[in-house]
Amino acid sequence: MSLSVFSYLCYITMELHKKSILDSVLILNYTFLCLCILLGSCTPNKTEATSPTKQELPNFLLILTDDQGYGDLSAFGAKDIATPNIDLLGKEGTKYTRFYVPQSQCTPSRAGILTGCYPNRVGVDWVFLPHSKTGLNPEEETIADLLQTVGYTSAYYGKWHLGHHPAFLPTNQGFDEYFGIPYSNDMWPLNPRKDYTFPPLPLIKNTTTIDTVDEVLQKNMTRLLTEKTIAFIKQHQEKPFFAVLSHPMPHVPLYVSDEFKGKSKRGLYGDVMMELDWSTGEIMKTLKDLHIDQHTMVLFMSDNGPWIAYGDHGGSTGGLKEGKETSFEGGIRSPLIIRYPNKIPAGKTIDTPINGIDLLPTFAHLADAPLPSKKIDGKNVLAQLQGTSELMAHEAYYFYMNKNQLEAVMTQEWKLVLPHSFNSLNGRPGGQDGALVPYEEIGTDLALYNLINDPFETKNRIANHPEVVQQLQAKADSIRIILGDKITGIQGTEVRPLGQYN
Ligand SMILES: [Ca+2]
Repeated sequence: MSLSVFSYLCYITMELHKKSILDSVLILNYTFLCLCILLGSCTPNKTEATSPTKQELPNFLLILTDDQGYGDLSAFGAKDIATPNIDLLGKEGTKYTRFYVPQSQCTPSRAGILTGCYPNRVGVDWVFLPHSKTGLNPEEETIADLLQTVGYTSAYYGKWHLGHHPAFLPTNQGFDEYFGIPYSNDMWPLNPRKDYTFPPLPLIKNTTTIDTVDEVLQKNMTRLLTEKTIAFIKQHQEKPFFAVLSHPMPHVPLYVSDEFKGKSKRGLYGDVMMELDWSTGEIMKTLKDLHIDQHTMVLFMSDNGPWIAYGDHGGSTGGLKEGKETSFEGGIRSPLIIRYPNKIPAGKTIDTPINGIDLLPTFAHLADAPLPSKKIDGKNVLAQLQGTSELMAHEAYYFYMNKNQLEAVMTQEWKLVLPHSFNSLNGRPGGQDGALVPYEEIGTDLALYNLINDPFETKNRIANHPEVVQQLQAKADSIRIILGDKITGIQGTEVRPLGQYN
């Protein structure tokens, strides 16, 4: 190859003496082009070594924590828990201050995220228990189902909680692999509550129970799931993938490996958060070492707010009102960080409201995948995620709880809280060291909060803005017709059936 290049250069040199200046320039240009081609062909596998050209479709990696509060990351203001790896994710990506979960408890929230629907549209309005014979209907199309049609490989590691019978497990809902626990880590014989008894907690691989979770396994769970996720990433680095790392932590009972015990200034809860931060760092290191971080969209978020009845073993809402299992901000608002270089801005904070139901249509857009054939509620919010639009993509978001109670209607500025009863500590402190303080059922009247000026929901503005109350009540009436409402006794016309195990 080099000999032919040399011969050609000699020929060019001789020709240059004969030709005009213009011709010489043309020949030199041609020579430069030939040299580029020749040199390029001498460099083996150049295109393979440049990672962004390996694939055009993005990988999606969703890191989901369980019952983590809005105020439990240093990136979101925690002073007593250091989460440097998650903070770095925020610096390399964008932090979203108004990310809302589809509902403020595990099962409905996850159903909403994976189907792009309000959970009650797909029949999910409460948490599944070990004796439940129900699950997310396999006829619903999950994010994994849609991505599978355009060639993705998907895996789910950790807590599932969308039905533990084989027909409902991840490998029957679009995922190629599953390893984890089928429901919450407190649904086991050591649960301190007296009103429930639970069978042994299974560890499941695909659809087979391979072990029973004991205290040693609880302690090692964060590490084990991190290792599984990293192995999957390495194995599938060359082709587009969707991975969910669904940590059972920091849901009670809290367990942490010995390495992180006593590390934080916020007791065991903080230690658990620091191990989750370590896990995130290991995942990011893997993506960067493999040079696939540039085309991987990484999301970090919680499924709902903290279980404040557990006091120091529950998380912090960072001052937001109430917690898990309520439709106040402490229950439904979660930190969200997204890192996706060149697509999502770095080092930005965005305050536009978005919801977990919007992830499916946004992922589908990015992967050029089809939307589900059945009606969904979520919208593509890429413009909101990128900050090119500061307007909420929806006219309103709707918050249901407690087996289909419509509890709140929210626009970008306002939140109308409809009269309803909910579980509250009612000013009492939560439990200590893993003990639960029982909630009281209390009520709220109609209330209008301005979430821009009053995110802590302290000043009821119904007397000042009757026109806003009227507008939001009209929206509530509209959603009741299609998704129903237990409080007013309305059956929704568009609610689809839950999966039933026979
Ligand atoms: Ca949860």
